[in-house]
Amino acid sequence: DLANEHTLAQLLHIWTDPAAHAWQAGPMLAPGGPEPGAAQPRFNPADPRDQVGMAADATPAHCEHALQAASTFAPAWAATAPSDRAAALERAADAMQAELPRLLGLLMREAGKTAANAVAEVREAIDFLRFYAAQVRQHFDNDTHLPLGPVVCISPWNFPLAIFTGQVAAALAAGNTVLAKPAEQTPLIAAEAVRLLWQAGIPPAAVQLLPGPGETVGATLVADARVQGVLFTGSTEVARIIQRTLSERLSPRGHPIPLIAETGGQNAMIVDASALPEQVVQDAVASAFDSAGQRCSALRVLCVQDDVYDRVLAMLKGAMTEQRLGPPTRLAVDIGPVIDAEARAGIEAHIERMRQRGHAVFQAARVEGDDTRHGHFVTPTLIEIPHLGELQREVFGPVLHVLRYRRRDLPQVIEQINATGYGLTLGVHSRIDETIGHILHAVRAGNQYVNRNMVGAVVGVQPFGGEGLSGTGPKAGGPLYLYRLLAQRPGDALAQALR
Ligand code: TXE
Repeated sequence: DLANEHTLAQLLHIWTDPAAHAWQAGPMLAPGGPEPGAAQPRFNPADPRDQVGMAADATPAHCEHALQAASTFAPAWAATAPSDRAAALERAADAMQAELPRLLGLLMREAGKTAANAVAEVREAIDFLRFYAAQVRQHFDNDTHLPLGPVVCISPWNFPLAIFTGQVAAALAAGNTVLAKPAEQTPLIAAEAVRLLWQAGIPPAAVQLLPGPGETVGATLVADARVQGVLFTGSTEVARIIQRTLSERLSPRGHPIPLIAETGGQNAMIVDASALPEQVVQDAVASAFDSAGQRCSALRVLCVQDDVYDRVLAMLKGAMTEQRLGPPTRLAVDIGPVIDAEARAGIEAHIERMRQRGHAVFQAARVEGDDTRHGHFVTPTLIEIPHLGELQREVFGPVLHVLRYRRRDLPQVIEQINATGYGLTLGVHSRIDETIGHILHAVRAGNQYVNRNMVGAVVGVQPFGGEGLSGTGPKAGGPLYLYRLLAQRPGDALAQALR
């Protein structure tokens, strides 16, 4: 109960104070592994002068030790009672709750999250732990099931706690041993998560952490013959690389090695003339700029019918000037930094390219003091484009494209959206039921949002996942997720007996 002794703001002040704490990360292995190598400093994206902590990468020797331990321990972990595994995950959820202020402080400093985004993220991580624990209790306890064995979890930096924890919790719940490879940018928060899992009673050989580059550590783990499954969230290109590697071998039972991939999107919101402009603008701003646009679900292209286009655009520009851009330690900030200098350069190169192609570019925000001078900040940007074909790749930042269409051209707009090949999120703003129904039916997207923002994915309530280039399914936080993490499912034995 935080209210008793401190306000949340006071606690956050403690945990975001550069002098308060130096975080540590490195390979976290089953006993007997090699010592960690030299650690490198990690810096705060909002102010790279703030050294958040030190992290050491895993070497091939660390990977070998982890792979051996995960494969030796796999049968023992698979044989634990499902309710024991669930209980351990529930204890980890309680521990995360108890550690809330520290985790918030770390998310803000290592990943540049705003306080509101950090709170939502810790909550989501806790929800994942409890949800998969409940699923296991409900479906696995009195039934036969056979886990895959050692699985690799590869996660991105944009939800360094929630996605990391969600993958690991699911894999552990199903009875697999886990080799977790966090994003290069966020090893410190991943190390905290593993520490909490170990403290909750998950044996170290059941979940090990191997920080380091994807091209070396990630690729080594994925290519190892002992690995029986991969959970991946990140770019479509890397998902393809992993799929190719996995397609070169079969499991000992002669099955393909499963890959569960959640990748990017080119997400659109379609607005017709009947929509409420105030609502559209509020939802578009939240969907495009929240988390500095670094969500795979974020709105990238707002398609507006010409009758209301000028009005919506003017209101949108007005709303953007009200968005507060600055360091997350200022609690009123709406938009924090992007993750690193490279991300910022890529986003700014895109904006510049669009300007050179002659597209109208508008940038605005209320900058908080001169606090944005040092960090990787990108001003929220609006770009008017004539066609979705202008967007070659996902722009992972606070950039919203706007497209004007005539009512009779709606089919072409739908065609352009589907032609991107992605299928993650879709928004519709309309008050005409037929239009809504038609669009929802015609556009391919794993998650659809009607007359609301596209920010939501609620564990257990609104499972999240994409189609096409956006992912393989099943949806995370949904009832089918755990089943893909098994070599033999509950009911399979029954089905065999009946045959
Ligand atoms: O992703 P990567 P990055 C998209 C977004 C972003 C782009 C690049 O468009 O701009 O991807 O981001 C590991 N074998 N998304 O570079 O490279 C890597 O170490 C095994 C969308 O961060 O895909 C990291 O842990 N693993 C997205 C993870 O893969 C490899 C979230 C993701 O990195 C590897 C993040 C390899 N060969 C980025 N190469 C979403 N869906 O939310 C890299 N990795």
